[in-house]
Amino acid sequence: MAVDKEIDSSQLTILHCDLDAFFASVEQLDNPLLCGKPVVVGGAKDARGVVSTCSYEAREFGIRSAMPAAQAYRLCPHAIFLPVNMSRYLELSKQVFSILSHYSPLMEVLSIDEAFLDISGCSRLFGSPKNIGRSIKQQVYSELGLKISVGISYNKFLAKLASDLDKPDGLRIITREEALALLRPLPVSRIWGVGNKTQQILDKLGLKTIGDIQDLPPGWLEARIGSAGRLFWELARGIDDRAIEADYERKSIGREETFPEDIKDISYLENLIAHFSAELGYKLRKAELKAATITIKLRYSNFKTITRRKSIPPCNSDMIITEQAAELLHQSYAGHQALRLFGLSLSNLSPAALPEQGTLFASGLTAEQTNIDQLMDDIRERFGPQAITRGNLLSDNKEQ
Ligand code: TTP
Ligand code: MG
Repeated sequence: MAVDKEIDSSQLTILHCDLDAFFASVEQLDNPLLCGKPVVVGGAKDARGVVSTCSYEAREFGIRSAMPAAQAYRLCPHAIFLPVNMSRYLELSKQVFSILSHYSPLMEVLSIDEAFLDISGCSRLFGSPKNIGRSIKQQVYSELGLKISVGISYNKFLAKLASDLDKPDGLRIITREEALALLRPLPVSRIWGVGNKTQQILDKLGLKTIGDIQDLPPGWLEARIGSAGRLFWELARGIDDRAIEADYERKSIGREETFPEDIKDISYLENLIAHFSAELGYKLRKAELKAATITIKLRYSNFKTITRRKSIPPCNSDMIITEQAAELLHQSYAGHQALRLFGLSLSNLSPAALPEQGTLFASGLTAEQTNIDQLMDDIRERFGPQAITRGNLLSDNKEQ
């Protein structure tokens, strides 16, 4: 589109992707004889199952997701009915998300075939928002053979709506300037979160289009249907302040061990910390993440459990995690009471910056320590995760 130059790209920070007719497209990909034909994935045509999804060719006959399979059969007797092959769809879903995550580490997966990306700050690497959308579509199609629709806007609701408006194989932008007018004629069911039930409630209030909601005075809908009313009124006006909740932000990784017999041996715990740190550090580096919070968990023989945590500059070095966790242990445990369990977890995860010399040294890590981590990772890659752990970091050092 020639309008590219006129769009203020700085506001278009949210991108939503959704694969087209996902399960059915995978079936067509795996069996090219099905291409161009009505394919229905879900319950067998003569059984009581429901349709999971169907190809766009089948949609021309009126078949839809969640429709009884028998009804789908009546609508299109010559459609090809296939069972759900979930492991295959999950395999491809993972590959799609892997491609998407290269465009922005701020990715929020919403379902098996859709995700948001926060693309603010990605233009230096990948060009304008529209170019990012184009590249994603091209890469998913050339590497996996699947079509994906992309929507781009200044918030989550409108990006999700945009990806749906141009389906299949869509690439649609909704700018701030056009949002209100674009939303106005759409049915209320297009508002994210308005399902069948809510639609009926809104219908009874005389609200059929998004425009009907736009014209309400503030507080009117909230007074009638509660806090959701406020959200729907805002969405109708193109207001949605919800941030992308990147998957890594919600995650933590950890290891814990219940001892065969209760222990009080601090050097044993130090060794355990070194083993756990090596394992967790490896996981972080594989996922290209760093952790900024370290938590240890102590469960005493009477089952009383305490956790102690500390913040650290984001890191994924075995050595630093070991040292920090050991410090926490020394602050919170003097070896008086027997323990039945010890755990170590890392949270507050964020993407690992590309290793620039400056930041490495600023984080207190020497080049040698970084190289050791990398060397150990290489060995684990070749011989498996159990091949090596730097188990003697603490107790052996003390004996030297
Ligand atoms: P959707 O993205 O909703 O549907 P879709 O990808 O098949 O088609 P579209 O082009 O409109 O995006 O859902 C993704 C997959 O989730 C879909 O392929 C099958 C599954 N699914 C169900 O199993 N049951 C359902 O009711 C829906 C809506 C989806
Ligand atoms: Mg889809």
